[in-house]
Amino acid sequence: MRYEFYYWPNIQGRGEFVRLALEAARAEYIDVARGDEAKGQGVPALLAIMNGDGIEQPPYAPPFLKAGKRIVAQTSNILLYLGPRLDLAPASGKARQFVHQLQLTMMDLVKDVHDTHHPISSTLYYEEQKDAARLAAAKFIEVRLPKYLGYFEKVLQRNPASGKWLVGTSCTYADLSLFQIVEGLRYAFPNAMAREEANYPRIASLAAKVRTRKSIAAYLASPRRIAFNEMGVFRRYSELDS
Ligand SMILES: N[C@@H](CCC(=O)N[C@@H](CS)C(=O)NCC(=O)O)C(=O)O
Repeated sequence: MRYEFYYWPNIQGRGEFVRLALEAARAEYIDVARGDEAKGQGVPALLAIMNGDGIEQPPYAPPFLKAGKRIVAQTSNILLYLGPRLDLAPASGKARQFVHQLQLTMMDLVKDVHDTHHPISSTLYYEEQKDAARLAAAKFIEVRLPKYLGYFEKVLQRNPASGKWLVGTSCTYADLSLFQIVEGLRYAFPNAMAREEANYPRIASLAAKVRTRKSIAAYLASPRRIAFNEMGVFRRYSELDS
């Protein structure tokens, strides 16, 4: 299967969780919106699907994935679809559902991170909501960040199979996503993370293990990996990092 992946071309954003799964499995895929408009790719190709012209089940927003004639949207839903196909999900239904549950929880965290710089509305510029952003970020760092990281640390600790991966004995897409979250938090909140991270040794070791997997290390060193920047979900604004 040659997948067509659709996401905004200049940011990691939510699309990065899908890119990491495709890359970890060395799946064959095209990152369509980063492709050549002259060849029918680029952002116009993404917008055409978003507009839903002639599409029976149109997506609301990127990321989305085209697999043959099928179009799958919503980050967690895309990973639910790809997981077993890329050998990044457990075999048992119960374990697979827990991986999905963890992914949904991570996407809640991502929304909380987004709301640190856009607490009022994503239709306003950051500069128009800076005061609210300071308060949102302070509360995120003080309350939400330790709550989420504490939860994932506990899941790792309670995994009877290994304690190294979130579920079972091998790496799933949820582990890849937790790696991405750690990377993003380190980028956006370097001071807060420098203080907090020592409390979550299992998460830190999981992130290090994902980072050094051959396929992931190759991807991270390649031009396919977009650098973090102030247009994505994880943004570095020093005034928001206590
Ligand atoms: N819950 C969705 C959120 C999708 C989403 O918010 N996509 C953003 C980019 S990360 C977007 O382009 N949204 C356009 C919009 O909401 O109008 C997911 O996880 O995929």
